Amino acid sequence: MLSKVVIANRGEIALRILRACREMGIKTVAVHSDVDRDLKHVRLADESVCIGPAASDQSYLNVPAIISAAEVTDAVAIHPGYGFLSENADFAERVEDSGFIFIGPKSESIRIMGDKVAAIKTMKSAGVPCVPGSDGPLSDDNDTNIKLANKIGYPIIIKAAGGGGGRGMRVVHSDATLTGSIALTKQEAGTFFGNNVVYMEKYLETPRHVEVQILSDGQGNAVHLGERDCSIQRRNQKVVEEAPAPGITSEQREKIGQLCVNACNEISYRGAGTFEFLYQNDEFYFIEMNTRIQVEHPVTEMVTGIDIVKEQLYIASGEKLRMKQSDIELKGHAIECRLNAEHHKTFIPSPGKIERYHPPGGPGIRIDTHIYAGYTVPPHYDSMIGKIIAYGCTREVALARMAGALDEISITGIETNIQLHKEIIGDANFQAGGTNIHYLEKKLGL
Ligand code: MV4
Repeated sequence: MLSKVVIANRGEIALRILRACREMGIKTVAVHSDVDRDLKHVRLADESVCIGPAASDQSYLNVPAIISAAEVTDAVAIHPGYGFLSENADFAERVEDSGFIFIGPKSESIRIMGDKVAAIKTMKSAGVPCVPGSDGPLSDDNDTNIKLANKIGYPIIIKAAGGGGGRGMRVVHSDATLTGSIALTKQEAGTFFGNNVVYMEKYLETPRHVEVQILSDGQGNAVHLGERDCSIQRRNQKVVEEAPAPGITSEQREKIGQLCVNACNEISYRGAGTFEFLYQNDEFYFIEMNTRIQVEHPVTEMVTGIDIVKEQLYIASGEKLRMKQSDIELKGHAIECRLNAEHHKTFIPSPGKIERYHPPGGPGIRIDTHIYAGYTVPPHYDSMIGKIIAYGCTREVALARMAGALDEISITGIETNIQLHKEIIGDANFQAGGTNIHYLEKKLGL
């Protein structure tokens, strides 16, 4: 097993990784910025190293500082968490070239999935269903593109190969605006991602965002842990997630899950991963793969009983996958609400000192957070301060427990989005299950 791990992240996920390491007898090194000395996981870690000032580019994105921290503390591996350097293939490569284990996939897998054209090509040839589209970069020839758009059928969407997560996309409804839209998207893609390659897909108008969690050891053993529905989002930021996805049958789950498992084996994928799909009219369409631990992993943990972060650590240590598909059983339902330090109506971030914090509790309630009374939320990072996860034997029980937890929780000193969550959990359409990716923004009148 790994002897000592550097946790190259902050906030709730750094604490989540520390807890997994502690349970497994792995020593931990917290690397943190100047303003993050008082983070809960920094206090709990065996060692801590300040790697730079508050600004992320000088601390949590500072590759030499993070690798130096691993060297001086005699660590053997680096866990990147999510965000920051977690899907940076160059970072993974430099970690491994420096003689440390990167807790994640081979840099080559990260690089392929970072290029959305290469990711789709890889998955399509591995048998994963994709959105009808250009199957590669768009041509420079306008007539060729117009013919392609008409073959696919409007509306279509132009996406940047270097994009993902909602940046660098443009929907086109007719020939009249196609050529101009391609040029604009290419220009933006070149500026934002340093890669002006764009591709075309059929635009799905009312899909749900359903994603499949996998674990794979890179030695021919892979399993899927079922799916999550992450359709409740605003401006490409997920707000509420749940597992399983409402209305997905066990037959559908086994079919799409097995296709993801086959793809993992095809590319010798190593680590935890997520296949993102758009789901519309009972069909799954692959759009992207995430090669990191995700914010919403707890809902999958609750319905499978599997600790995904611990499995990441076992896989990174070189162990064979500790489970077979037949060991995995889904039981019950879990819902996660992301708590943000922001105004519940304006969404303006609200950093500052938390005066009082009363966590909710009771059967089926899990809180993943680093906050405590007296903690100051710094203004330099993402506004997410934690997650409430409610589990129940049915979706109705999970919903009732989440409603109770939202009523019980009290955070004073900063603004939070707790009121927004009460409105979502109390919404009749959300309660019915299966709302699409546009539902929350429509409800909010955006
Ligand atoms: C799409 C789409 C409709 N049709 N692709 C946005 C984020 C990026 N991961 C992919 N995205 C979309 N791709 C086709 N062919 C609609 C979206 C989309 C979306 C997807 C998932 C979750 C939230 C979303 C919000 C707006 C648009």
